[in-house]
Amino acid sequence: MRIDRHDAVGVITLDHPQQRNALSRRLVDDLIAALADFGRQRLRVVVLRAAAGSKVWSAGHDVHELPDTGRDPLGWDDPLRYLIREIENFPAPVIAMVEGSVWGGACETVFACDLVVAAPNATFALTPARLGVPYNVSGMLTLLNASNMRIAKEMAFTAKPVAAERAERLGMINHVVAAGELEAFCLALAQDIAANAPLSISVMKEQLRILAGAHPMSPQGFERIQGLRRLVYDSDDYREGIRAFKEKRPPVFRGE
Ligand code: YXS
Repeated sequence: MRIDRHDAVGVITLDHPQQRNALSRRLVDDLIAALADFGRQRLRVVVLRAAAGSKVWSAGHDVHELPDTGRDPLGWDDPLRYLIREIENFPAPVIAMVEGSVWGGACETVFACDLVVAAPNATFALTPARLGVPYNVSGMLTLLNASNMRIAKEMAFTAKPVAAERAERLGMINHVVAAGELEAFCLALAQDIAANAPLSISVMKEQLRILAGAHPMSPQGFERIQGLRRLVYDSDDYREGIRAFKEKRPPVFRGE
């Protein structure tokens, strides 16, 4: 991972192509440390990107770090959950600059950013159904807030990638920009934001975060969801999804 600074704009570049920028605990710890450092420097915008020309922006949660059955794979302390909260709570806008394919938890990471600017080759795929993973409530809300119920269901149920052009047309991302102009476009957008009042922007970001999360859910409703999720991460299908990934073969799900 690389860290750069352009005046009041910080840039974090994912650069672990061997594992397709999988969001391992180590990579997430480095990301969170970089955000904290940018916060201490009171930077006014952060751009989160992959190395130029990346075919994969990020392959999502590190599958090798998904727990065996019997433990929630996306619990509060999971690295991915930490990363999402750090982005949402960062006191300045975070711009996701996307080239290449985005998978699973990385898709949620991009959608948790405040703005998304993508190259035409970018795609976004939500993959729990491909692995047999029970996504978690706040993750589903991130997806719902980034799209709408129909699109959220299509992405969650098919696990198929959505192309940048369609994502822009659906309002899921802000801009599609030619790969050769993407970096300049994002830095110019960041400088525009950095020239405005940071306190005003910070409080509007926090208001929108609180409003986006203001969905009433009864304690019984939450407990029911957690019980259903446990049935999934305790299932043979959950084990099969992870095993199939590691064995580099298509999974065979039996619904048990
Ligand atoms: O076999 P080696 O050691 O060379 O490593 C391979 C892959 O195992 C590794 N890799 C990953 N390692 C851990 N976690 C991952 N998510 C992951 N993805 C890839 O990177 C090396 C190169 O992979 P390879 O040969 O497949 O590269 P490719 O260029 O042919 O294909 C790139 C991808 C991204 C299309 C392909 O690697 C892929 O489909 N990866 C899995 C994408 C995915 O399903 N991600 C979801 C992860 S689970 C998650 O995010 C949430 C829990 S959930 O599922 O709920 O959304």
